[in-house]
Amino acid sequence: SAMGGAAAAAGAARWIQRLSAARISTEALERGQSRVIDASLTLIRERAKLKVGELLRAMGGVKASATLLGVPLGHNSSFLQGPAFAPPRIREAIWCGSTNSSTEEGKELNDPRVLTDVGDVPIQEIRDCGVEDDRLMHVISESVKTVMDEDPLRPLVLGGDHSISYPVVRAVSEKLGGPVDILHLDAHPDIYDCFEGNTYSHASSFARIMEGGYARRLLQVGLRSITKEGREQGKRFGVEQYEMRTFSRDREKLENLKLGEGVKGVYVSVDVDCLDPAFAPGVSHIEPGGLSFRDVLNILQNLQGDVVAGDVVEFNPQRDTVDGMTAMVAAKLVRELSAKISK
Ligand SMILES: [Mn+2]
Repeated sequence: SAMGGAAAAAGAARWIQRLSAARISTEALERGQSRVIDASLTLIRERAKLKVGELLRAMGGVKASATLLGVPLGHNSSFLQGPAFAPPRIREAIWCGSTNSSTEEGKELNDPRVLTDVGDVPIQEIRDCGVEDDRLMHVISESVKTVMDEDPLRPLVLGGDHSISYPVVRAVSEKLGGPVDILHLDAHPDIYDCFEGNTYSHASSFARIMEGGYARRLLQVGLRSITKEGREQGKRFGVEQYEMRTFSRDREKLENLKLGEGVKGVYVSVDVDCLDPAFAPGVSHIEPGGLSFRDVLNILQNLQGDVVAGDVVEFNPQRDTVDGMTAMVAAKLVRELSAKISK
């Protein structure tokens, strides 16, 4: 089905109303939802096993390999829902042929030791069965853990809006058995206690992550749309907030970060709107005064630390240029993060 986020949600609501009118029992409904969820997890699990069992073990000598997991979820956005459509556009741009398959430092993306793909969590199909967010977030966490079951695969998650970082980081931390350090590149701190009544909002994911104890350090870089509450919540959780207005002063430090020692590793979360809209217009929240693409690459390429997982979120194809410039930007972020993760 080509149903999008908002349409699917409305469709699901009508469908569930019809079921209750027909007096279908809650138990029967939940059993059906469980079967759909099990089938979804099975496809991810089998693809992960195939890539590792048949490909990586046969090749040998690989300690860590990035694997794409798409999470096409957009309904926790406060403004536009387009990020639900991002994962296929990012994949298309990675392999579009206008550039070669080498990363900047010379790793080959078509080598499965560098990058594989286990597909998408079928978010819209699961929501279409009336599954609510509490359970949906657990499905996302389970999908991430399913990938991590297959060592040496490390999840590189394609959003989706930023709400997905909470269930992803939760899964990574639970699976590894302790907190990680998080490098979070974003125009916004996404740390509201609750936004417009939604605790799962894309503007609240890092409040949930910090409350859960999933991160020791949280470094936020690229901030330039931050409210009083954003700063207060940052202090409350001990977040290291680097704002764009002082970036020239902080640059040397941020381009030479060393993270993850004494914890389970480093998680990198890249909101595409950390970039200045001149570089990446295809985002829901256009916020001038951001990082250049090379600033972001300098920070990522020079980062010292064991990157155990990451995400690239908030690319909104519905706001991209006609030639898909932001898709290429998101794709290059994914390519360079793959190089960073794989070893
Ligand atoms: Mn943002």
